[in-house]
Amino acid sequence: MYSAAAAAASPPRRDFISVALSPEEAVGAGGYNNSKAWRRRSWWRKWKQLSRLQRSIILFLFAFLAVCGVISYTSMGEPWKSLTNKSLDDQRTEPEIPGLKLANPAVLPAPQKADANLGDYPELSPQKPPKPPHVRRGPSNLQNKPPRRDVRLKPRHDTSKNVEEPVQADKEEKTEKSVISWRGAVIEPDQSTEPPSIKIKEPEKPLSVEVEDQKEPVPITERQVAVIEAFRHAWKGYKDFAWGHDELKPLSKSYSEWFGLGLTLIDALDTMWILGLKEEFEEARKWVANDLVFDKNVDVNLFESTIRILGGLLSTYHLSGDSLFLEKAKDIGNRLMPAFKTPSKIPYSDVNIGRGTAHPPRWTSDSTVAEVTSIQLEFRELSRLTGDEKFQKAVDEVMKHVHTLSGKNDGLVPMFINTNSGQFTHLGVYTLGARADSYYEYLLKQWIQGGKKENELLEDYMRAIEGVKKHLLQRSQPKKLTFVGELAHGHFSAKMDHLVCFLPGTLALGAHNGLTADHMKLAEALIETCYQMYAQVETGLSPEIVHFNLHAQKGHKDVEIKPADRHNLLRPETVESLFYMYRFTGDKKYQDWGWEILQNFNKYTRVPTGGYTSINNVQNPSNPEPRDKMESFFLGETLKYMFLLFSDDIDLINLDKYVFNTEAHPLPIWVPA
Ligand code: DMJ
Repeated sequence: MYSAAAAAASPPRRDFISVALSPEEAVGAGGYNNSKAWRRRSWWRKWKQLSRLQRSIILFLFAFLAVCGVISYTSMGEPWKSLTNKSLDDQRTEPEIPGLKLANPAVLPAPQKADANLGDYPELSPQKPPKPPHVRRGPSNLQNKPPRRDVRLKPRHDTSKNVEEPVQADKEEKTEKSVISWRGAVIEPDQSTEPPSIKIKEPEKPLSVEVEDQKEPVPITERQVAVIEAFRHAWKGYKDFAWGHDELKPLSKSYSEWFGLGLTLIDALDTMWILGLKEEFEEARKWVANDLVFDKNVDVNLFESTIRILGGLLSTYHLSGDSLFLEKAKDIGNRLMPAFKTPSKIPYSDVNIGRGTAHPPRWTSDSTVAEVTSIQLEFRELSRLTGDEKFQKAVDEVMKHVHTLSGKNDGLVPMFINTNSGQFTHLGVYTLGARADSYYEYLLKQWIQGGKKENELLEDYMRAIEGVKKHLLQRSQPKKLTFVGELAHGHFSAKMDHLVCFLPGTLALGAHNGLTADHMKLAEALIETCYQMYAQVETGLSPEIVHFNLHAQKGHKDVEIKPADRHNLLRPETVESLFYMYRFTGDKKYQDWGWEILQNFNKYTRVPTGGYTSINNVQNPSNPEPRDKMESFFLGETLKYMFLLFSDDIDLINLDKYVFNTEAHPLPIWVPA
């Protein structure tokens, strides 16, 4: 650095430089003396020899260096701290523990900081963690923090390690793979010259959390108020005459029992939450807490109790964050598991939830295809929440098996499957109505639930819709309504169940999720038909089944009704599809159609002392012949979809965050768009 020689050449600065902490100088010729006293004296002498100015400069320099030192220490503190914390976080990202693969996530929505869980979920991209689903309704004082999202349980067939959004290149590769797998099914003859194209569009982006937070609350509409009034009226009947029982018999002011598990009450829980019926919800919650017991020697239908009870409890848990509902869901979920103990792993239709035994119906060893393939959303979600993969494994196995089965007709499935052989039975009959309907619905919805990664599900769905187009679509006369008929051993029947009216909504949901646009066109045509199934009937209410006229006949409408099919059970499917159509198109006509239907329910099915009743004759406005029964799905589904249909708030059960089970219970999408 600074040498003594250089100092000599520069007199004015010599002294300064000579004291530049050069200990060699101090040793001098006297030999080495390094005693403390000597050193101290020598330094002091030197100091004394300095001028006042030099001393001041040195002192100033010392002070300056000290200040710099302090400043740089504090600014290094933060990175150091975060470095330390990061390594602690890294340690928390625990490796998979053998035997506890799906480490039990905290299912209780314990108060936590918005990003408190980041470290727990290595699979999530290190972005801001998602906010809880945005649902503003519901009794606010019961509103715990919504449960946190866990994506540990990978969807079936998911080969990717991370669930985070893949980089673009990866994305394209995956999309292409799925296109290849179902391409054959979607290409129209006139498109066959197209090069292999990516049919799956990027889904629309959901509103960002920030935008949601800034949004003004959307006021409820007059029509929604009318739905609340209808719900309250239905609830009054149930409360007065059927409290804690399965279904209200509104005319006889009593009840009917199916499973003896308070079916209507459980089915209605999340509807009350969504409608904001605080008092009713609290009362019902109390009943669940104190009186709902599954340890009963009773046979329940696996499908019905899964979609209504398990589905209802899970969605109420998600909306309210109240762990009571998850505990009950776990209990019933475990009690339903014996159904899967069959030679083929295709579950039996019935389970005794007290004894833990299961069996098929007395007259057959078959199960219904729709029933065994429409329990997946619920069991998969139960696995995700509990960390116990047995639920998901059991239902995934069913889907995998059905995927490989022969006996399909261009993706259309028969209605029965044998629990011993695992094969389809009663081959050759194809319908989208009873016994097959929700198979198709759940193919799409599972694919959405699992983050659109399970290609086999999409493949089966796309193929099936092509099968519908090829074998089941026809047009009626005189109005040329597009409808979905049935095929029996090669013969087309122009018969359509009201149940099939779930299809326009499902097609629209698929199109919204990036599937081919002609699904939306078909949805538009079919919802018009479903509406006509109401509008062309004397009461303005649809019968259970219609037959369409294929040939124009003077004085005949499109829709014919057989005497045995004239009943209306207050079913939801048309209103359900109207809801999807309005959400995705904003076309007010769908709301108007729904409004007409609600008014006709009020006119022909409302019982003055409380409740609504299904009716036997939709063709007789002067006597629709009440059946004296209010189905639980009227509260669980029909009125819920009505309320959502009349809402302009897309965040009231946002369809990019939730997927509805077949009983209208919203369950979270694991990887929301
Ligand atoms: C409901 O239980 C479900 O929607 C099921 O998928 C079909 N039947 C009724 C409603 O109609």
